[in-house]
Amino acid sequence: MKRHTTKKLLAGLLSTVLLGTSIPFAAVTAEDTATGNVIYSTDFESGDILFTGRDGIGTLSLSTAQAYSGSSSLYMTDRTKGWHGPQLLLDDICEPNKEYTVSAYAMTAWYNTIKLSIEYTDAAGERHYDNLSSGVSNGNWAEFSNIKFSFTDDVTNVYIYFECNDGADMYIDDFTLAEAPVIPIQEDIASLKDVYSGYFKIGTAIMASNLASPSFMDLVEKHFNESITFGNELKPDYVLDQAASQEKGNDVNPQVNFAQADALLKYCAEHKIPVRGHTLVWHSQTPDWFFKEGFSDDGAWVDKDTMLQRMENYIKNVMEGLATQYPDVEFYAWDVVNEAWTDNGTPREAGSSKSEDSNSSAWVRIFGDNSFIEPAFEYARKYAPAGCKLYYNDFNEYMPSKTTAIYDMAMDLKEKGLIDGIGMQSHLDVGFPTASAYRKALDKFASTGLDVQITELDITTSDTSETGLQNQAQLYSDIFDVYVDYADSISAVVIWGVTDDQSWRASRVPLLFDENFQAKPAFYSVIDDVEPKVTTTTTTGTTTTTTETTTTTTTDPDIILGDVDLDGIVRLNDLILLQKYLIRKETLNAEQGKAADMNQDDQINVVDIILWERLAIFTQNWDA
Ligand code: 9MR
Repeated sequence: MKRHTTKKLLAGLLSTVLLGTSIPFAAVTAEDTATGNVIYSTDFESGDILFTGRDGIGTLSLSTAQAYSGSSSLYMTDRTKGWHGPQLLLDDICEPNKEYTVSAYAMTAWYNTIKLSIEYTDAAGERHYDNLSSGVSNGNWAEFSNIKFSFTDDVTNVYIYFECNDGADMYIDDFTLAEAPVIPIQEDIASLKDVYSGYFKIGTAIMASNLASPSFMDLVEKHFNESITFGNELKPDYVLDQAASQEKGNDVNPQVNFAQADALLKYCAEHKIPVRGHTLVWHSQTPDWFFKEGFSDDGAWVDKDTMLQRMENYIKNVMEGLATQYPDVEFYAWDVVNEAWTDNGTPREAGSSKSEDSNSSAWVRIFGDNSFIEPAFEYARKYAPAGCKLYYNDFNEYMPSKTTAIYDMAMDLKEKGLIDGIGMQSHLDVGFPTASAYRKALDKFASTGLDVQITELDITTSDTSETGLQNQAQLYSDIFDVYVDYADSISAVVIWGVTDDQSWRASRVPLLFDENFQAKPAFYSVIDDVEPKVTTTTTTGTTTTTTETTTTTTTDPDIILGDVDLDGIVRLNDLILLQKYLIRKETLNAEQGKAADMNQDDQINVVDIILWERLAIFTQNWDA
């Protein structure tokens, strides 16, 4: 069980150790966060303007009417649409697969949201636009500070650009493009997945752009490499190929390609990380043409029979395409249907996936209700690789009517042998829901006898002060307590991202690591007080027994783990010796080192102190 009884004592121990050593929990200094090598910088005081208007539209000049620094800035006028704006071509300035930052100030005279985005053209000639950050201006300068981006080597015409809601004139000043500084991750903190080893897998969601950040990927490997979900790259709008569908889809066979998921798929194959497929049937991020005659943007909506054929072929093409093109990637789970129920426990409104009515569903438009869910699971069952578990996935799953709707649907699908589990997305906020409301929903889902996965956990806080981050840490800790209580029903806990700045809810810092790759209070609260559990498999004759125990031995049978002074008893003296070693007041010989290395990772650090505490308490071996 995750327990809290030792928290005060641990805090004391940690501060003792921290005062004496700089090994763990090193704070990131201002120098670390500083801009890396500058590639291009301009204060728009004079000289050539390298920016151009997007698609050749708009007029650019240097203006003294406004300036963030000096006496002039870049001025763009003659905009008539939101997407018109100043752009800078990066192809000859930046290298692919490398991380950069951009900083700048932008202003409009009246209230406007200014967006900083990146555009690129893929190998098939399709243009893509990814928003990187946004700021609000109302006659003042909106700041864009060290916004990260990268692009892969299979794209061209890469532009960084600014845009804003209407045809307003726009000013830009103090623009700097730099290589992202490489800040090492903390090697001396416990690994999240190791702390929960024996309870459930720990995973995360990553996007292709994250692959260019070595520190980001180091965090993935250290803490989360038991399950990876792709943030976007396996969603229908990334996978569906409209041109190929029109050309050879015969109106019922949607064509797919995995170009945008390719880099992530190769990463997971190479690092042998199991993948949660996300997602097959969803009202969102699924283009309307998928539901229209001729796979055409302006075709009529197709009938139910056609859509059933399209659904089957889509699922078949995705499953078979992945299996043949990426045979080394293990898809251990798929979200077959995503977000089909409203918070009131009813199907969504019939509609379209277009952003103006993004809550409505083209699936419901064609089927009239949620009767598309069952065939989706039937087809997924038919084509999924052996051993791959199938999930229904949703958010706000703790809203009572929604809990009931999901429960009823899951029980029905379970009876038919079509579903393996329920995915609780778990996009939470410090203000809502409480851990006990959340526990209720988990309890109900666990009572189905199906597996439960926590698929997209993040917890936002609008208060980013120290107190706000402590409150966030508390809810994270409470929620993980619930997971530990239900560990028998939960096979994986997936956090929706790694560092705050890369989150879909970046401004409300919802994750366990900050933008400098450093662990936040939430991280420490989650690893604190977890009783270590190991699963051992013993084979006697033909019988295999799997047991879960707390860990008490080292790899060397003569050494008692925690008995740092090697006197045969684990007691407070051992902890004191371990502390003194860390503040460099004592030395340890090789055998003592083995006994002190509580997590057997060949390093002695503050994590071993935490584990020593747990061992002493949980094995009642405390002989003070
Ligand atoms: O994290 C994803 C973000 O990058 C996309 O912009 C967004 C668009 O819908 O989707 C996010 O992921 C969603 C997930 O697929 C389903 N549950 C809600 C997630 C957050 O919106």
